[in-house]
Amino acid sequence: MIDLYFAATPNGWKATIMLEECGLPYRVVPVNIGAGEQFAPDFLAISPNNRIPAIVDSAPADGGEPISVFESGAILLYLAQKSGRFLPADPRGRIAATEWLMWQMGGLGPMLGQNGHFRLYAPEPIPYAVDRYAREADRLYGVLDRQLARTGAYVAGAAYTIADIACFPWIITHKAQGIDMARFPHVARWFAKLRERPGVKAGTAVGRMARPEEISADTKRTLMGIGR
Ligand SMILES: N[C@@H](CCC(=O)N[C@@H](CS)C(=O)NCC(=O)O)C(=O)O
Repeated sequence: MIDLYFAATPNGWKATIMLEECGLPYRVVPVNIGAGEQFAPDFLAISPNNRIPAIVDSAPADGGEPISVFESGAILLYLAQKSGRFLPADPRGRIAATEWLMWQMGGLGPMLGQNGHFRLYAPEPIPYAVDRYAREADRLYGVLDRQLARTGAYVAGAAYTIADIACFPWIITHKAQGIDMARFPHVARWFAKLRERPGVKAGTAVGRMARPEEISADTKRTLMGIGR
């Protein structure tokens, strides 16, 4: 059994989509990040960066002690290795999936995170920051669009991989990010196809992301230091 420490956010949904796609049994352990549960010592022992998602696999392949994994990209790699799914075995396919997983982890996720922050949550508008991250979000959508035009299928090539699973939940937020999908037809085609996958539907049905206006002042203080 795998325990998944989870909140309903794009990074959390990477893990639920992967677990659903692989058909691995898991138990959701909700972490109320708005209330600061990510700072509890028990959780920090599993996830020292005080972020969800994290997993604890009590039946690892080597039959040894439970293994805990934090960082959504590492979780995807771990589950791909455990299940033998969504990470190609051939070296070219494997490195392509790894490259695009790293691109998502180091670029798409963090930059869209900042774009969302300055568009939706900043207590006062900071035009320089809004413009900078809007341009970066636009650039990254362009990179993804060209890649999907090139492959004609999935992010890392002809096969659906953990690179798709890493990118998809962030693209769900395109409206809130101010992205006009009509400008990125290959992303739109890929997004429409993925959202029909049963594993993606089941994974994104876990929990529900609060809309910005539903996020309380306490949560903003805990998560973003706003009003501290
Ligand atoms: N690089 C990390 C980022 C995880 C992350 O930012 N998680 C957010 C929710 S999407 C979180 O736990 N935030 C809690 C906090 O900011 O204290 C990963 O991909 O796992």
